[in-house]
Amino acid sequence: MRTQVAIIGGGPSGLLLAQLLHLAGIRSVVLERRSRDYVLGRIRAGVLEQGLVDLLRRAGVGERMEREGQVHAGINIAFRGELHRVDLAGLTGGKTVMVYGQTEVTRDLYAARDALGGTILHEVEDVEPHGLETDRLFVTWRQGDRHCRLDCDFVAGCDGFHGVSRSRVPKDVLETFEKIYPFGWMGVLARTPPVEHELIYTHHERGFALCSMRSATLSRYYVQCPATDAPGDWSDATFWDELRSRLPTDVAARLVTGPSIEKSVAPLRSFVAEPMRHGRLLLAGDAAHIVPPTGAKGLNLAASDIHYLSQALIDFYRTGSEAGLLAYSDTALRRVWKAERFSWWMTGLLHRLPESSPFEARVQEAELDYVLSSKAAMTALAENYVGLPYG
Ligand code: RFL
Ligand code: PHB
Repeated sequence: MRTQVAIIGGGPSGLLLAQLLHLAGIRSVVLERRSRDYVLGRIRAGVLEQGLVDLLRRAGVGERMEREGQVHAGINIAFRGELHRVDLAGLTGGKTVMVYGQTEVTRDLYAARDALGGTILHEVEDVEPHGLETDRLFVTWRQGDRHCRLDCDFVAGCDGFHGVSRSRVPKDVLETFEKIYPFGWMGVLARTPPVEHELIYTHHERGFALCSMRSATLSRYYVQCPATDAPGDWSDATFWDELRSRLPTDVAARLVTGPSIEKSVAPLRSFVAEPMRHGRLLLAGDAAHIVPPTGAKGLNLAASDIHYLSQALIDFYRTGSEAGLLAYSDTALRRVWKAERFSWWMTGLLHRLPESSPFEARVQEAELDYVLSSKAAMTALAENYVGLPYG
């Protein structure tokens, strides 16, 4: 088999890249380790920046999001028993975010690829890129007993944090930066009406909590937990009690609980791998960087990578110029690092930090007090939350 761009990973990064390339007349094949049902069973992000919303529209997959997604013009921060609204739109000249689940984005992208006859191979094993530093690239894999080979011009590594692509950049070339937080998020999805029509990020002495949603009848809640906890360690009742104890009293009183339809623990990590290009291997999304979910930036960063990368590949095939591809890593990393900074800052601002001293705990409270009382500080938060420009 031969294609132009071999895409390793059929998550949102890989699928969006395949779709944008297709619309520009560039052929690709997506190689995904898991089944489609498995990929669609992962409950992850819920908040889309305007940049991603525009990109999905451009990719021709915005229709259901337009219909079913919710536009949010603000978020709430709960602190010292009270809700404080961050007027995202008012502070950013009218910018908003879209609440629409990653699962739905992925489902829409699969539907679009199917409609255009795109090739997505599922349950491929032992995917291995070869000849990355040459112009004779190919990818091999196994499907059951069959050994397969795909010749290509470029390999896009869109295979997430645990994928194979990043590890194929030589050790003396790849530099990594990492911070692991000593806590995680226990998340529950429940078929209940959300407790509030906008998200609530909660600072509490028992730990952080987040009230989010997927629709008017589907809620997503998270509570900070020890990094070592497993979903099985928490009954639904334990989860709801803990969530209630961290919310302002009037909000807790309104919380509608129900059986969890999904429960999982997300570890919190900040991670960046540089560079994002090696020869003709191009990394994008979680394959190159991870943010803690506090700023809702992971999926949105994957989208900006794909914006830059698709543009660079389209330029290459239209004009033969490699300038965009050569600049890709630097361009993407500039935005990545700003989102890394914001996610790290939001995490430090809102969580109970087990390693901090009583002095540092008071400084944290003072900072939150300041952010919530200063228009300048609140504007900085809002500007980052709605998403910095793609530039
Ligand atoms: P993905 O989604 O991990 O997809 C990578 C795909 O590659 C496949 N794969 C391979 N395929 C072939 N061969 C191999 N060797 C392979 N190894 C892996 C995998 O099966 C998978 O299908 O990465 P992508 O596409 O870059 O997308 C990134 C986003 O998924 C991620 O940034 C966000 O979900 C992060 N994230 C959140 N981001 C937000 O913007 N807002 C949120 O609210 C938010 N919540 C979350 C999150 C991530 C979570 N994780 C990782 C557990 C909540 C959770 C719980
Ligand atoms: C979610 O709805 O899953 C969600 C929303 C905002 C975040 C993280 C996760 O910051």
